[in-house]
Amino acid sequence: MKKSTLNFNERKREFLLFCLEFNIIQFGEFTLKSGVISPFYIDLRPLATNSRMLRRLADLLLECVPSEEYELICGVPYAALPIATAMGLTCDKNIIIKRKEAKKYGTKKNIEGLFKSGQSCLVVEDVITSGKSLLETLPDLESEGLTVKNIVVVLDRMQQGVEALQNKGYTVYSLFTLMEMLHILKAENQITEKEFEDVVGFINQQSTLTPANKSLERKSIIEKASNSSHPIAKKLAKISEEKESNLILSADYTEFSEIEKIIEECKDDIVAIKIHADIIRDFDSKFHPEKLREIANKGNFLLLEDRKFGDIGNTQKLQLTQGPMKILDWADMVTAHAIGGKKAIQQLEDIAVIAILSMSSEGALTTDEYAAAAEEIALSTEHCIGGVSQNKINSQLLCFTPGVNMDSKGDASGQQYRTPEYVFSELHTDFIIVGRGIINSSTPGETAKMYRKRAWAAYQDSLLS
Ligand code: 5BU
Repeated sequence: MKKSTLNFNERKREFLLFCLEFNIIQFGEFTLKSGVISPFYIDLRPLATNSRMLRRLADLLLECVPSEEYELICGVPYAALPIATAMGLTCDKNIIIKRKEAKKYGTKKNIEGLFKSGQSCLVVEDVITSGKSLLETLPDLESEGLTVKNIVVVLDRMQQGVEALQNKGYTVYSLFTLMEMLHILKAENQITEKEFEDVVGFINQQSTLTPANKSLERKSIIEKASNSSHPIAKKLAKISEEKESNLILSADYTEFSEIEKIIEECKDDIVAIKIHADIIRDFDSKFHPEKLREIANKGNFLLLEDRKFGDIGNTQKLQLTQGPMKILDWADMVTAHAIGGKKAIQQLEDIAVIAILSMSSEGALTTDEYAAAAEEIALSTEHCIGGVSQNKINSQLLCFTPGVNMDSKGDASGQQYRTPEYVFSELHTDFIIVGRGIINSSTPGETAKMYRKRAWAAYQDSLLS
């Protein structure tokens, strides 16, 4: 089969539209096994009869999980069995089959297939609801000596299943959450506003979506990232765990050599470096992006271009892809205002976007009302992984907070600072962005380490409280 030329998000959309066309997802009135009337119905089993879409789905799921993290693939019976097989054929890894009931004769085996104790296994599930069927399947695999760390699901119905598995130490990657699916279908005009609202209302009523009081609960970065479909959110969370860091260094220098120098000193303590490419006097559109990419890969951190897009969609797309910066060629993430509206931000779909919800500068016009509207846009936009915020974000968005300094309350130009402890405990921040607090220090490497440690400790405390 010819490889699709569409990007990840476009292929996700294509897959959903197919599901709708073939009644794999249906909207209407359905009586569930429990007797409850549901405004939607999802059954992924018929998917196996369309080899083209099954392959497309296999590709998408494989892209969700780093391939070096597993040797075998196992589908939870029955819906995920063909999906796991298609994945195995695509990535050339062996699959094993977990029986629904143990064989009553012969070998009485629970798991079929060739495997060795100690091998790592990726578990595949179609839909995760409460997580019950996965929690029943995993011990059978583990009792055979297999190591299970990662689970990939097509759809997270947002009924606490992911949380249940995370609490047991598993990493869950979901291709879609139910909310995301609804947003895509609404954006594609495949469901009406009323159908959208009916389903959201139903989910809320069933207490399946995070209830209002739950949304105030502090969620970890890993938890938020696993609910995000964007690989950059997951990568950022992974780096954060590995380095025990919530620190993004704002390298606001006007010479490229100074950026290289500060990275060398701080690379072990940061999850990302944030730059303003447009203030670098000698920015070389070919050499510098290549160099940045190389040192970021080597140092295991991401690149955030603080472009603060704020124009109409068409211009923003040109600013992302053209001009001397060619931001799309090298950055992992960009910042963008939501001031131009949802459609404008959608034009940046090829890159992970952190939407600016509120600003740290004195007299900023980002009122609570504005921030809430910007957050709504970010939440309903697939490639928005988080928000830049000076307030608590009560949703799944990752919260990035600049205006952090341990020793100063602000500068003469209206910048206002708070401490790492304050932002983690009061704002439930996930990542702090620190510039002059580090780069103006006489020992930036040591200072970055101190910020990392204080931030990580405050973050851990905030998870416990
Ligand atoms: P500082 O040196 O720690 O003050 O640098 C903060 C950086 O974060 C700087 O690059 C700003 O452009 C950026 N920033 C900010 O300070 N406040 C905001 O609200 C936003 C970005 Br949005």
